[in-house]
Amino acid sequence: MVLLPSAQGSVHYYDFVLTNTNFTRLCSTKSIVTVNNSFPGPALRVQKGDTAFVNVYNQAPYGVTIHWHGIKQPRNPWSDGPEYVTQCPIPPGTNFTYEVIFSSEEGTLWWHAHSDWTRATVHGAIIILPAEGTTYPFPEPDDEKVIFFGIHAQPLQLICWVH
Ligand SMILES: [Cu+2]
Repeated sequence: MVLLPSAQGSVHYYDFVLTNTNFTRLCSTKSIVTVNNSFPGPALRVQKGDTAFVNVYNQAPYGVTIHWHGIKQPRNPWSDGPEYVTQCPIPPGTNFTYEVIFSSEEGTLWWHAHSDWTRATVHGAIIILPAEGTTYPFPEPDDEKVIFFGIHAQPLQLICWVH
């Protein structure tokens, strides 16, 4: 099989700023690591065949990496993100830019920290729309909602089509 790079994909740029943030849930306030003060973190919204450059500024007090869960990234392992497998953790006070290549994926996936327990709060959705000029194999939905089910440190997410 020959994989050809998309000639039409768009390029997206995201800034992820990791900080400790005070969050209150169920009458209890805790300091957790968030991305852009958001929990869950910001969603990537791209089309099949696009590329996203995500600049991660680590202003949290822990070394961290970000993994793009389910994105194959052919010939681009250095942006896969598993800590101590394809890169060292991004030290506090520094930044690292990931080049995330969307090749054959379509639908909803997620990104998450790949460093110890930081993944419990550092995660967000990746929404991959069909390539330009193509559609999903079902009628166009009326609305979309991203829902995270936080199960220990392995949340799941899906998009609901509301009719
Ligand atoms: Cu994962």
